[in-house]
Amino acid sequence: MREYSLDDTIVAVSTPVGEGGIGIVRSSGARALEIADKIFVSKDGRKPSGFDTHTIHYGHIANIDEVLLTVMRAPKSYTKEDVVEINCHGGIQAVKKVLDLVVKCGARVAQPGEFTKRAFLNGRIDLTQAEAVLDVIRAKTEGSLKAAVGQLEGRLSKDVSDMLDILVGVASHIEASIDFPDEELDIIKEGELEKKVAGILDKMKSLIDSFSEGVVLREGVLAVICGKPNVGKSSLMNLLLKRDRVIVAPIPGTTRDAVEELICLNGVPIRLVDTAGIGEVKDALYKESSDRSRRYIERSDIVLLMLDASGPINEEDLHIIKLVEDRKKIVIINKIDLSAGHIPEKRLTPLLDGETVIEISVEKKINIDLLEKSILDMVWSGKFAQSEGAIVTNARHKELLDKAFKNMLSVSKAVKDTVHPELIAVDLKEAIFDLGLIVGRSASDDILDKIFDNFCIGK
Ligand SMILES: Nc1nc2c(ncn2[C@@H]2O[C@H](COP(=O)(O)OP(=O)(O)OP(=O)(O)O)[C@@H](O)[C@H]2O)c(=O)[nH]1
Ligand SMILES: [Mg+2]
Repeated sequence: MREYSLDDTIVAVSTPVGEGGIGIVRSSGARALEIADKIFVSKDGRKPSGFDTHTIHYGHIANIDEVLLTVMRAPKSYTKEDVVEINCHGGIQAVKKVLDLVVKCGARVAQPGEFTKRAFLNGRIDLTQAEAVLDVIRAKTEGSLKAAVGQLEGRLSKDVSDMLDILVGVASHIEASIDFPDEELDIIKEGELEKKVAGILDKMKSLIDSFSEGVVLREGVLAVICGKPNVGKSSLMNLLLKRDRVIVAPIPGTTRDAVEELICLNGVPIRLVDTAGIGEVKDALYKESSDRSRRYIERSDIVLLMLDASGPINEEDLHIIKLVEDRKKIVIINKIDLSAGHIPEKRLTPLLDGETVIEISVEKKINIDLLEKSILDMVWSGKFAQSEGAIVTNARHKELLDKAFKNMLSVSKAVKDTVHPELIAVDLKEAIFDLGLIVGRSASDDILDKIFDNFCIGK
């Protein structure tokens, strides 16, 4: 970690820049109240340094604006420092002038995320919680918000801390047995060590596995609707979006550019893309528009391949089927209202053997719920479905868990092979170190503390 000083008082505008109802200038640090005293004028002449904590006061900032000022004293504040929030009228000028004045009186403009960084450095939250703050702000759907709030509430922290406690306990026993090989130490009983290590491996594995769910919740799934012209791709896009976003027309070649929109299925963000039909329409725009479709198909997480039940599968369909051969996909047969509700099997080519096939009618809204369910099933591949436990959504956590898991596999093997404790200790320490980094703890200090706490070394 870079050298970082908590001595400065920092200040920033905490509301979005631009016109709004109110704008908040927030400062944090030892001098926050002293600075507020200099600039805030209340009716009765009282100064912010005399205000009770968590109280709000009406007054003026000299020559700038009428404001409401809130005082939150350390340690019961977001940063655990003295915090002063000044609510001004939301124009750009007023907010900027108040900010400049606070800076002139001795505060420093905060770096991005610095309030949250202080909350972490001052020990109010751990690193995963600090990271979750940003995820909460950025969450676009119920599912991603739920995952972020879970992390902010400390679900992942708890899992990681529990694992750390167990591992640090194990390590302290092992260290002691290295330091005092002749002593009759209460070394973990036969089999117990193995059981503990296996339990940790299980927990790590389930957290690592949750990452695929985490990525979905964080980034969304790119689902690309493709097919030959006029099969009903844009109609489906509009139906799933529940609004007329794209043009629908009985003329092949209606859609020329790919259009991406976010939909939310059961709280899961799906980035749905309507593409230009790939096929017959050969004009000046055709090459560019079908290239765009192809590029989206290449990037897709899921392809929604649409066929038309009102006509036979033709060369154009076969071409596209070939194009999406290697993609994860759902085959949608649309317009079943025009085919008496039945699709003879021979219409489907062997190329589609083993694929999920759903027959729908966008026009008559038949089987749309089934399609949505299939999309969700495919996203989760039958797993998780928004489990209640901790979900790893952050690549940094996943990477550290992967490293820790590898080291724990070595520990597990070493324990089984009854390798010398010193060798076990090396991998164990690394696993502890990496887990510690997830929550932002200094692992080696922890080990020392535990050893001194649990063992009477001087004996
Ligand atoms: N009968 C019937 N007509 C449908 C259905 N879905 C779409 N259509 C009609 O099919 C025509 C083409 O629909 P679009 O959604 O524009 O088709 P597209 O695949 O986006 O076409 P391009 O943009 O040209 O590639 C329109 O007239 C729709 O109203 C359906 O389920 N049943
Ligand atoms: Mg279209």
